[in-house]
Amino acid sequence: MSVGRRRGAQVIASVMACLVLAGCASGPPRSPSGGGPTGDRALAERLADQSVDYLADTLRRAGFRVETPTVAVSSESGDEDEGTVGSRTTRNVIAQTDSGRTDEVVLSGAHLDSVAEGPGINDDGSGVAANLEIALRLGADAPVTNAVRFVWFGAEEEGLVGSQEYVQGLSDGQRGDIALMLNSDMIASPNAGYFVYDGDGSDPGSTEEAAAGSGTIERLLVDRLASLGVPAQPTPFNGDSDYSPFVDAGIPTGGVFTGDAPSMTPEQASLWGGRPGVPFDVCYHQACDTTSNIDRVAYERMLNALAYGVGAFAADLNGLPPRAERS
Ligand code: DTR
Ligand code: ZN
Ligand code: ZN
Repeated sequence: MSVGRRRGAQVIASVMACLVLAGCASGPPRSPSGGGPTGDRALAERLADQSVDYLADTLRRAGFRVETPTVAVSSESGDEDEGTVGSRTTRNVIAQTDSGRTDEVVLSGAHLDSVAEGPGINDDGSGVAANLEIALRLGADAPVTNAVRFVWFGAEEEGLVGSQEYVQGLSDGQRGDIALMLNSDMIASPNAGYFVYDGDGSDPGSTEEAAAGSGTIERLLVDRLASLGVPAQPTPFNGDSDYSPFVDAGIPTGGVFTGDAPSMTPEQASLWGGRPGVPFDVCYHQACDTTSNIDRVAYERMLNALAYGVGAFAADLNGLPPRAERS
């Protein structure tokens, strides 16, 4: 195993251990204050806070300036008997290189929350780890042409809350400064498919029309996977992940995905060497989405493609619409 591989494994292991074991934040666990959430909800909020703090500390130690803006999440309260509507908050984590043009930003995103049913290691600990690994390898002062912004969104599972708030909170000018968005949501499914988001609109399942330039992102990621010996298939833009607010905002968008609950077809199994008739992720949104629910080969391939995408677009827009052509 190379040093790079070993370090990659350490990063994914530490993020995942952090997410699963809640052992990543310093200091004693905080107990809920009077009138605050209790039981499972309090624990979930503490875990979420610790994940945010772990990411922010790790990125700050690597030299990044980090923001963790608070986002309001409205939801049914735990008090189901009364059927009241409660609200809570989550935090996005945002870190950007000090280097590169800040009006041609490459944004790489993943979601930091999981469903309540399980620890969410494939969904989306895998994307969280990939985003962190790429940030740490790139570094805060990387010699890039275009700045790279890494974002970990909160409350994706509750309706893309963190990403929607993030995009809505940008001014027109700030939105125009984002040259593209790359999304990593589920990139280590145990019966992995190799999907690249449908930037060119060729997939009949796409219900959202991706901005001009998204086809360029798709091609670059497909070509990179092909260079690793992996034939990719398109996956539609259909509002299912944090890419959606970016697509809606007309920002070129792309990313990779290894599949969730649907089963792999026999054709896909012979293409990728998986198990036909078995879900891509048999533990999708379940308690068994643990550190055992990871295909490390798939993770490394998808991480490779994403890292290549970030690096390529940070070096050169590769034909994506330049700032002057974006509103
Ligand atoms: N909504 C995601 C899972 C998901 C479903 N379809 C796609 C397509 C592309 C990325 C992710 C997904 C979740 O449960 O977080
Ligand atoms: Zn999910
Ligand atoms: Zn997800």
